[in-house]
Parts: sequence; C-alpha cells; structure tokens
Amino acid sequence: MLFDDTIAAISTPIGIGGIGIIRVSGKDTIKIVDKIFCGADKKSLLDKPSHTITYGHIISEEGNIIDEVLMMLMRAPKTYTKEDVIEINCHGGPMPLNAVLTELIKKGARIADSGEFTKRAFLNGRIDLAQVEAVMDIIESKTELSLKQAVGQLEGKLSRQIKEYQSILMKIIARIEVSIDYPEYDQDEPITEDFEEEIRELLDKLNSLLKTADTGKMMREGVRTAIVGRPNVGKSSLLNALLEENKAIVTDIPGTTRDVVEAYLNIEGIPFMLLDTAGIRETEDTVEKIGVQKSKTSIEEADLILMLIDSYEGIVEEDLEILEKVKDKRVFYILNKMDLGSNISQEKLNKNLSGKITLSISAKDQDGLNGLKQAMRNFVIKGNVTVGNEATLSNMRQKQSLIHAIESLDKVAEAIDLGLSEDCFAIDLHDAYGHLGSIIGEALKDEIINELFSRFCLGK
Ligand SMILES: Nc1nc2c(ncn2[C@@H]2O[C@H](COP(=O)(O)OP(=O)(O)OP(=O)(O)O)[C@@H](O)[C@H]2O)c(=O)[nH]1
Ligand SMILES: [Mg+2]
Repeated sequence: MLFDDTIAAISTPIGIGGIGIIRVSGKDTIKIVDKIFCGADKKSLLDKPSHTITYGHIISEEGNIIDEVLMMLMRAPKTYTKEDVIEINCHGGPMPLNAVLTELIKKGARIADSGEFTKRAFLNGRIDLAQVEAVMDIIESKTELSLKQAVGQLEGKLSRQIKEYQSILMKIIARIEVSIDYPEYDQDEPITEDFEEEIRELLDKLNSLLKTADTGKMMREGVRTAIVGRPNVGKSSLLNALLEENKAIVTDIPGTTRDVVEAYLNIEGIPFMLLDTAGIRETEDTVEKIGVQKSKTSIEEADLILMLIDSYEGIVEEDLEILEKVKDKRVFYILNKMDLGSNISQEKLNKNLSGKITLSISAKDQDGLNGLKQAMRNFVIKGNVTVGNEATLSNMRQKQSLIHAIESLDKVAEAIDLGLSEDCFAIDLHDAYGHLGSIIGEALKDEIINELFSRFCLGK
C-alpha cells in the first residue's frame, strides 16, 4: 500500500438533495467508519464481506443519532482507488453530511484534497493519466458524443494504442541494442534496413493520431465558433436564431453588441461554443473600441468563423477589411437578410468569397439555419472520421507529448536517410518512447501530476 492515511470527503455537489454521499478511502477505512456506525443487524462492519450494503445509523461520540444511512462497503483491490473504500449514503443536505464527516475526522480520517481519490487510483496503478483526464472529461462533458468520447478514453482506448506503439519501438530498440553490444552477431546487411519501414509506418500512425487532437479538443471544450462581421449585419440575430432564444440584444442601431456574448449550442451531439461579437468598424467610442478589439481576438482564437455579410447592402469597404482578417482561417461566409433580396453579383461573390463555404440565410425569418447547422456539423466530422469510435487525444498536454515523440522519430528517419549508424539515433528512439509514455503518465513529474489533480472537484 502506497498511502498510510485514510481520506474522506463529501462526493456529491453542495446543496440540498435526496441523498448525499461521503466517500472514505484508505487502509483504516473500515475500522474508522465502524466506530461511528451502528448497523440494524448489530454486526460490525469489520466482519462484512466486500461489496455489500448495510442499513443503519451514524452515532455521535455523545451517543446521539446523527443520520440514517446506507453503508456501501468495498474492500481492496476492486475499488475506485484500489484501497478499502466505503461510501456512506446520507440524507442530502449540508448539515447531516458535515456532521458525519466531522465524526469521521474525529476517529482518524483526513479531509481529501481535490481529486485525491482519482489521484490514488492513478498512483495505485488502477488507471493511467489519459484515463484520469477522461474522468475529468466525463464530469465536464457537454453532449452525448463528448461523453461517449470520454468514456472511450476511460476504457483505455488511447492507452492501448499508445502502448502498442511503444511496444513496436521497444522491439526496435532491443534489436539495436543487441547489435551495439554484440557487434559480432551483426549480419552482413546493415540492421537499419530491417526497421526503416516500421519507423515510417509508425510515424504515419502517430501523425494520424495527432490529427485527432483538434477533434478531441473541440469535443471536450466545444467548437469555438465566432460570429463576426461589420455592425448591423445580424450577428446577434443569428446567435438568437441558432439558440432559439433571445440571448443577445438586437436593435437596428449599429454598434449594439459591445461585449462578447457566449452560449453553448448542441448540434447532433457536437458542442459548439458560439461567440457573438461586436461589429468591427473604425470608432472613436471608448467602449465600442474595446469591443472591436475583443472581436479581433475572437477571430484569432476561434476554431471556426461565421462571417456575416448583409446580402441586401452588398459587400462594402468595411467587409473587405474583415475579409482580409479571416481569409486564412477556417471560415464560412454567411449572406444574411436574404429575405430582402441579394445585391451581391456573382462576379463579386467569385472575386471575394471563392473557395470557401458560402451560405444564404435569413436570421430574421429563420431561413437556411438547418443548412448552416449541417455545415457546422460536417466541419467537425470531416470525411469519415466517426467521433467517439477511435482513440483521440483530448488536450494540449497529450498533444505536446505526441508532437515531441514525432519530432524524435523524425530525427531517426532522417539519420537513417543519411545512412548513419544505429548508435547515432538510439537515443532518439528512447526519447520517442519516453514522450509516448508521458501521454499516459509514465515517469511524469510530480508538479504536473499535482497541477492536474488540483483541477478536480473535491470528493472525486
Ligand atoms: N430583414 C432582415 N433583417 C435582419 C435580419 N437579421 C437581422 N436583421 C435586422 O438587422 C438589425 C441588426 O441586427 P443585429 O442582430 O443587432 O445585428 P448585429 O450584427 O448584432 O449588430 P451589432 O451588434 O451592432 O454589430 C436589426 O434591426 C435586425 O432586426 C434578417 O435576416 N433580415
Ligand atoms: Mg450584435
């Protein structure tokens, strides 16, 4: 056992509910809980088999009944933390929960830090770091598809894939090491030829995995979708129409929206974080200026941009400036107010908007919105990638480690091309192996681990 102490925390959200659960984990769990529990069957918890539920009462030191509870006893190692775990189902509400927790502390338990149960599951070797992050994603998941993706990761999809890649590398490393240590066994052919092909194949696989990082991040955090354009083109109207509620203020006064208005939209399971922004134009108004600056930042940070153009008024000077800003981004051009008719010639369309997805809508009449939603959905589910069915990277940390692994392997491939001998790139192979390992949390520095777990909620 790695840990000497026994931790306890309220694991359900703060507030009043039907039930509230206190989770206790550690080697003295059963002993500590038994001291404050009086089962209806009068039997000690110490004699109960694992994975059983017992009805009874929590009794204070003074002998008063604190709460009526169900005691769920789970003995190590088949538990969340791989330690002895008890979950006490109390009546919901802060009073009984805190009273029970206080009794546990008196008998020797310690209050758990944020994420400490999951941290123990990790350090006791039940789950790896990619799975830890999946637990966090499951708690925070926004749609069914993002939940599915997170559950897939918790099951170890990504971990299995990474380990498979590591074992390919390990075999190559072993072969090289034999040839360095026992050159007399070397064949006539240079050994590099044996695995040149394998390295290239592995690089291809790692690069495809890297491509999933964007999808993974978008599924986790929502696709950041900035609605931009000059004032009065109908940005806030579009936000409201997509959300089917009056979230942002709409008026016919140019410069209505000043701050960025954010809202979630779920399109067939894919979460979008919509950002309605201030109309971009030259202005002397101090507040509007800040708003315009924020709009420009939104363009930089967005995964997808919906640039609105007033089809009735046509493409004007102010539009051209914004077009310039978004032209290298992933952008859809939305010609709004089509109910008023279009005054944009085909020639102008071809000149300014060619090569990008262009859609005509009326935010006011809610026309063309389904087409827009389909285009947004297809933007995420490109080609035949089925979100949720394959291993995906879901955060920056994992992405960075993978990039480092690819860089190391690139060096190996380069050295092979140059005809260098194995001992020149053995180190890069080891590096690649290590970087892959850090995706699943092998040999990770303590600070990173602590930082990660501090982002969890209490009791998890
Ligand atoms: N006819 C018509 N009017 C629209 C349409 N969409 C928006 N409008 C009108 O255009 C005006 C401006 O709409 P907003 O949604 O406030 O425009 P905005 O782009 O958010 O404007 P700012 O916040 O000032 O940048 C309002 O009077 C809307 O009713 C549309 O599809 N058709
Ligand atoms: Mg607006």
